[in-house]
Amino acid sequence: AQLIKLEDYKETPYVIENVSLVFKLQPEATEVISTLTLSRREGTEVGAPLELDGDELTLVSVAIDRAVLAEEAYEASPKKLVVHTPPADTFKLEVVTKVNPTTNTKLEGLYLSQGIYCTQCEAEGFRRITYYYDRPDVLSVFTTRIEADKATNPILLGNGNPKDAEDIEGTDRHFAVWHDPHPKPAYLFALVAGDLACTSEKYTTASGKPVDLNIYVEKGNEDRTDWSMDSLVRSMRWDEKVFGREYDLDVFNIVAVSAFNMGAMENKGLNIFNDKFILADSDTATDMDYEGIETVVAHEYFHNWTGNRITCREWFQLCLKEGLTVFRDQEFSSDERSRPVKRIADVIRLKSRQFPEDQGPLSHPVRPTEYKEINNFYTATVYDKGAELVRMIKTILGADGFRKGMDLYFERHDGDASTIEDFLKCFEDANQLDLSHFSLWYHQSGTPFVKANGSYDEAAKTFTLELEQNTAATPGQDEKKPFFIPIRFGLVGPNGDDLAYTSVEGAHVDGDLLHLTEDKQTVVFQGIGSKPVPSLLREFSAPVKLESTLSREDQIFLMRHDIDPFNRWQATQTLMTELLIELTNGEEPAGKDAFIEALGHMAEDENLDYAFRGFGLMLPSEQDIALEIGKEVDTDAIGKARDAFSKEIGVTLYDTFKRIYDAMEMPATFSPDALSAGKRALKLRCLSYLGAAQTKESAALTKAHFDNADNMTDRMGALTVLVIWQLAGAQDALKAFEARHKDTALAMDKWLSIAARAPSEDAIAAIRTLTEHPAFSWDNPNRIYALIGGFLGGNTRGFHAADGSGYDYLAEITLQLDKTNPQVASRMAKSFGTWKNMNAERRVKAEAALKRILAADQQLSTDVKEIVELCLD
Ligand code: HT7
Ligand code: ZN
Repeated sequence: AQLIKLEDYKETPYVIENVSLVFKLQPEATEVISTLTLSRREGTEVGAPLELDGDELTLVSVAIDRAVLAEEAYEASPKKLVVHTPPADTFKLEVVTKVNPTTNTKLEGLYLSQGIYCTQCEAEGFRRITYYYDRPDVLSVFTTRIEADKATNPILLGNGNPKDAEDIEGTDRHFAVWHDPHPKPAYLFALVAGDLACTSEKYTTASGKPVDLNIYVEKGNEDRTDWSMDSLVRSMRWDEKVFGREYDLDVFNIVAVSAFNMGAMENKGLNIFNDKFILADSDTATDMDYEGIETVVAHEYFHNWTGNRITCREWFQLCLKEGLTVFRDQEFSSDERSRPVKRIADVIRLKSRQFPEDQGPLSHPVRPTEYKEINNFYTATVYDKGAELVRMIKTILGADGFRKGMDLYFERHDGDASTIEDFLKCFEDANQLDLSHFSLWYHQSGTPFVKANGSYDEAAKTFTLELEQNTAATPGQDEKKPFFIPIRFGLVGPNGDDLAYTSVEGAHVDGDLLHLTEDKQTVVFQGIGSKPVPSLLREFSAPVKLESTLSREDQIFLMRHDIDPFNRWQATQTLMTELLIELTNGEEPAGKDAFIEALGHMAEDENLDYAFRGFGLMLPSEQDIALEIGKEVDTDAIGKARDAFSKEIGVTLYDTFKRIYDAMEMPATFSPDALSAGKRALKLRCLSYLGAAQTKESAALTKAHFDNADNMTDRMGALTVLVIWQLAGAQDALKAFEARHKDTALAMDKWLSIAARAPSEDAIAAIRTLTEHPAFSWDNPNRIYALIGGFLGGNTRGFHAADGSGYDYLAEITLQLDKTNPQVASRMAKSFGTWKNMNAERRVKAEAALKRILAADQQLSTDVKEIVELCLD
C-alpha cells in the first residue's frame, strides 16, 4: 500500500461548489446520482484532468453539463474516476453509481444494520458511495434527496434541515429532501432510512433559536433514551456557557444503530451512534455505561464546532478535532461530576491505553507525518494524548488566556479546514507568547520519563529539586529533544499544608507551576522552614512518567495528606505498583504492612468522595504492571503476585471492608447520579476484596449481592467477583444472568466479556466455545469487542499464555475478520503491540504468529498489513 505523507499535501485542482445527491435506496442495488458543480481553481491549467476517489464502486454513467461523456473522455475503475479534459472553467458533472448496502460488511460507506440504511463516511467512506474528492479540505454545500420503500423505511433522514417530503406517485415509495447550508467535507455526510421509533424534545438556544432534538432508535428501545436526551441537552447548555458556542441548525438528529465500528459519528446535524452509547436503563446499563453515554453524546455534539465548523486540512491534523473535542468532553464531565475523580479516570485510561502505545512499535506523534491506512490512526495517542496537549496549553496560559485563544480560533477559522499550526497561532496571538518549544509535543512521539530528586538544607532553609527528562527512541525518531513540561507542584510540610517559598532559582516558576524545559534542571527554593515532601505533577499536569525517589514513608505521607486529591491517588498507585513488582520478582517488599494499613484508612476516610475511595483502592491491572516492568515480562508471575496481594489485602482488611459494605446506605430507587454511582463503586470495591479473601461468608455475600441486585451495576459487579475468584455460586449466577438478559444484546455483551476473563487452564478452548453461544456473532463489532476484546484486554494470562496459544488465536481471528471487516480486524491485531516487552519464550511465539499473518494465503487489507508490519519492525 502507498505511504501517504504530510509533505505531499496539495490543494485539489478543482473546487466543488455544491453537491446534489439522489439516493434510490434498494437493499442490494442502490442507485446514487451525484451532481457536482465544479470550478477550476485559480492556478490550475485549463483542461487539467479531474481525478476523483472511489472504492469498490460500479459506475453506471458519466455526463458533463447534461451530455453523456464518450468512453475515451474518461477512465473509470472501482477506485477512481478520471475525466481527462474537463471542458470549461465551471461545469456540472453528473455521475451515477450503484452500491450494495446488504453485502457491505466493512460498515464503511452505505450499509444496512438490522434493516436500517445508514452511512459511515469518516475517514474515507464517502468514496464507497460515489466518486468524489474524498478529503477533508474540500468543503461543499450538500442537498440530498432520499427515495425508499415507504412501508419499510417510513423515516428518511439527511444532514442539515428538512426541506421537502412526499409520496412518489403511482409507487409504494416516498422521498425526503434535506439541505445543509453549512459547507462541509464529505466525511460529515450521512443518511439514514428505516422504521425507527423517536423521542423528541424542544430546545431553545441562548440567543432564543428553537431547535428540535430527536433521538431515533430501533422500535422497542424508545424507553431507553431518557439519559442520552438529558445528556444532549446538558451538553448544549454547557457549550453555550463555557465556550460561547450555540447550535446552528433547526434540528439535531441522533440515530442509534447496532452495527457500528466505533462509538459514534458527528455527521452534521445527523449524528449516528453505536447503540451502546445511546440506550440505557437501570436493568441493562451500568454506571460506567451511563457515564460513557454522557461523554460520547457530549463529544459528538461538541464536534459541531470543533470538527465540523472548523475541520481538518488533511487527516494528519486529526488531533485538531479529536484531541480538542476529547478535552472538551472531559471538561464537561468534570463540571457535571467530581473533577478529581474524572481526572483520575482519564489518567487511568491514558496510562493503560496511550502509554503502552507510545512505548511500543505502534508509537507515533500526536500529529503524525505519514500513514498507510488512516483508519489505523484513530488512536489513544491522537485522542487522549491530544487532549492532554490541549490541557497543558490551558495549564500554561491559565483559564482566561486559554479562553481568549479559543475565542480567536473560532473567530479566525470558522468555515476553514485548519492545521495544528493555525490552532497554536491563535493562543500565541491572543496571549502574545511563543509556543514554538511547546509545539514539539505534537511532533515528537514517546512518553518522557521525568526523574525528580529532592534534598533539604536545614541550615540554609533551601529545598533543591534535581529534575531530569529523558525520552526513549521511538520508531523513526532516534534523537529526542527536551519537551516543555509544565509541572504543577507543592512542597508539603509536616502538618500536610503546602509550604511557601520566598524565591526560586533554576527554572521558570509561577506559584505552583514550574516549567521543565531542558534535559536537566536544578531548582532551588529559598525560605523553606522545614523539610518538605515534594508533591509533583499535581493534577497530572503533563503526560509523562514520573520516577520519584521518594521513600515509601513519604509516599504513604502523601497518600494520607496531600491537598491534591489526584496525587493522593497517584501516591497510592505508585506504592501498589512498586509492591506488586517486588512480589512478582518473588521478593518480600518493605513497607507492605504499613501500606495496607494506610489503604484501610483511605477506605474509611469519610472526608473523601465515595468514588475517589473506590478508585484509590483499585490495584493496577496485570497489563499496567506488565507495562511498568517493561521487559522480559512473565504474565503468569504478575497474575499470581497480584492475586496473592489482593487476597492479602482482602484478608487483612476484611473487617474494614465488611463494615463499609454493611454501613453503606443506598437510595431506595436507582439513579445514575455521581453520588449514587460513587456509593455503588465503593461498595463493590469492598465486595471485590471480600471476594478475594475467598471465605465461605464472602462467597455467600457476593452471591446474595448478585441475587438481590436491582440494577446492572450491582449485578455485573457481583458476577465479576464470583467468576474471577471462582466462588461458590459463580456458575449459577452466570446462568441466571443469561436467562434474564438473553434477549438484550448489549446486556449479553457484559456476560460475554466477564466469561472471557474467567480463569481457565485452556482459555482458548473456552473462548472458542463462547463464540458458539447464541449471544455472540462475528457480524457485529460490539459482540467482537465484548468477547474477543474482553479476552485480549482483560485476560492477560490467557492472551499471553506461555505456550503461544493466545497469539495463535489472535492471528487466526485477525485473518478471519479481515475478510469481512478490516477495521475491526486491525483493532484486534493492535493487541500484538506489546509483544516485544514479553520474555523470550513468549516473544518467539508472538513473532511467529505475526509472521504467519503476513504469509497467509489471502489478500490482506491495508489496515491489518500496516499494523502487523509496524509490530514486526
Ligand atoms: N470522528 C468519529 C470517528 C469515527 C470513525 C473513524 C473511522 C472509522 C469509523 C468511525 N466511526 C467514527 C468519532 C469521534 O471521534 O467522534
Ligand atoms: Zn471525536
